[in-house]
This record gives sequence, structure tokens and C-alpha cells, in this order.
Amino acid sequence: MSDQPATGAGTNPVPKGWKRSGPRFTDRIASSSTSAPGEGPDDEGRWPVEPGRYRLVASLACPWAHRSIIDRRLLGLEDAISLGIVDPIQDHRSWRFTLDPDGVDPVLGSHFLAEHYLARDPEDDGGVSVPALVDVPSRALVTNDYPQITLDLSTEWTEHHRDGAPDLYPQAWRDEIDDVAQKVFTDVNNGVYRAGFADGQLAYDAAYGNLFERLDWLTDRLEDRRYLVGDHITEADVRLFTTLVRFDAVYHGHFKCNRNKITEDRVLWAYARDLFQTPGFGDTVNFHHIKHHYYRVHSQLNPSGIVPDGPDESRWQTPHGREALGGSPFGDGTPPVAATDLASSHLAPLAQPVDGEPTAAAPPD
Ligand SMILES: N[C@@H](CCC(=O)N[C@@H](CS)C(=O)NCC(=O)O)C(=O)O
Repeated sequence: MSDQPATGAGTNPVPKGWKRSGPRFTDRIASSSTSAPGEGPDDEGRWPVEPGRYRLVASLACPWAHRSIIDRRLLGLEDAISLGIVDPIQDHRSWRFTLDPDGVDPVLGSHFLAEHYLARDPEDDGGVSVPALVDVPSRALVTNDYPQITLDLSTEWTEHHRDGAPDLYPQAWRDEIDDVAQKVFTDVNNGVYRAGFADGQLAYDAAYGNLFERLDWLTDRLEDRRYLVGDHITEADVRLFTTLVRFDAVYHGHFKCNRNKITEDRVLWAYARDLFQTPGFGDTVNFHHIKHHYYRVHSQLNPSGIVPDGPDESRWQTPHGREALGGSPFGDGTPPVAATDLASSHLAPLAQPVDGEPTAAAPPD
């Protein structure tokens, strides 16, 4: 599953313009690696699976990183792969560990994620993105290939999954998951960015048209089935959720995706709330980080830097009624039990509005 924009998506051809850069470091951590424990990648760029060796660096604001946070929690990989959370506000050196004491990541000992991109490639100047998996002993970035990262958490780390972990990428459903995820990526996950960063009216109109056509398609699909593919949560649901949960708070206004809100779509709103209320989803959503990132970093879209107070987050906890459709969230498995405070953590340094703070670099995505 490549997660690259397909051509001919939707019925509105998207003119050239804003384009996602794509991952540049595509090594994998894979059980098929022929490297011994402690060694680097084998000839195929595969690093050995080793609990405790790698650190996932993520932003709670970022929808692409959010996928890996959800999967890690659903699969119970917290003890195997540690998690570092960056400040949602980048500066000209990109993602920072300013939420940690003294601004230093306690495991990696670094101030900036960029240090690990440079440890991997001293010539690297191609941008720093999350999510990133870092090899703790060498401090080098292993991969920022976000679509592959989550698939590998599901399929390569099985030996370290918790008891009762769901199968997020079941063999029998992979073709369908890939197909749905590709459509969702092109028109929804990436579609909101195409609309928000469109460099002209035609590009915006096309992205907007494709986005809402695809949301209508999803509404039809989810009208009488609880999950996107099969009868329990899969990777396809994780990928759709991270965009839906940001939609009304950010994409509707900030990215001009405003035909309607998700709360105004009976089916998608119930579906999104069902997932939100499932352990592993809502408890990883940090609206504070999400809103502060988008509204303060994209100064070309929001020059004032004012962060909106709404929407009312309590609505996410209202009854959704989707149990009546059947299915069960974890299939034969069980929900994660370990608590997480990601939804409310790492707030202190952001709690004070900062007037005249340094202008953040405006990343392309
Ligand atoms: N850039 C990655 C996707 C991940 C991504 O866009 N992450 C954003 C945060 S939501 C980021 O780190 N952007 C900073 C940058 O690309 O410079 C890709 O297209 O492969």
C-alpha cells in the first residue's frame, strides 16, 4: 500500500500545484532482516526487529504521525517501541523536543529531530518530517516512510504485540483495505491539504470537489456497515479517523473544506465518534496540539496566529448508536487496557499564548 496520490481520483482532475513531498528514508524494521541484533540494515535496507531499540518520534498534531501512535497503542507495542512527542510548533530548525525538561528528548538526548536525520545522512537538507523511527544506539533515523511504518507495526512486530491485539491488516482483506485506503488517501487524507494549500482557484475547486465526492462515497459505504472493511477495525479505519477527527477543528475553516462539517453528516459523525470512543483512538487525540500546530505554523493561511477556541470537544463523547450495525471493534481480540495520557499531556509549555513568537518555518505539509 503506497499511499501515493493516484491519478484520475474523483471526477475533478487536479491541476498541477501543491504536491506532497513523500518520504525519503524508506528503510524498514522487518522480521525478515538478515542483520544480527545490534547491527544496522541488511542489503535490502531491513533493520532487525528489536524491542527497546527504536524510538518513534511523533507530533500529536500530525495526522500521518497519529496513525502510528494509534497502531502502537492498539497493538500494545508501548514497551517495545518508545514514543517521543515533539512540540507542535516547529521553528526554522523544524520539530523540537521543547516539551521535555531542558528541551531534550530523554531517550535520544537531542534537542531537534533534525539531529537524527543528519546522523543518518550528514548531507541531508530535504526537510524533517514526522513520524520518524530512530535507532536509539546510533541516533540515526531509520525511516520516515509513514504508510509503511504502520503496516510494519502490524505485520513485522507481531511477536511483541500484546495478548488480544487486533489484526489491523488481515491477509484476507488486504486488497480491499489497500483499495479503500488509496482512495481515502488521495481524496481525503491528502485531499484536505490539496485544498488548503492550493495555489489557485482551479486547484482548490478540484480538491474540494474530489474531497466531498469521496466523503459522500464513504457516507454511503458506512451507512450500514460499522467499519470500512470486514467486521472489525483495520488500518483503513485508522487512516480515515485521523483526518475525520481534525476535520471540523481545522480543515473545515483553515483549509476551506467547508461544504459541511463532519458533525453535519449523520453517518460519518456517528462513525467517527464510535472510533473516538474506542480505546486507542480518542485517548490519543490532543486537540490542543492539533489546533496550535495548524493555526500557528501555517502563517500564510492564518497570519494572525489566533487559535480558535471551538469546536466543543465534549460532543465526541455523545452516544453514536453504531453498535446496532454489528461487528466488534477488536474482532476476536480485546481493547488495550494500559492507560495513556496523550490526550491531555504535554500541554504546559503551550498553555500560555505567545505573542510575537518567532515565525515558524512554513512546511509544505
Ligand atoms: N512529509 C511526509 C508526510 C508526513 C508529514 O507530512 N508530516 C508533516 C507533519 S503533519 C511534517 O512533518 N512536515 C514537515 C515537513 O515536511 O517539513 C511525506 O509526505 O512523506
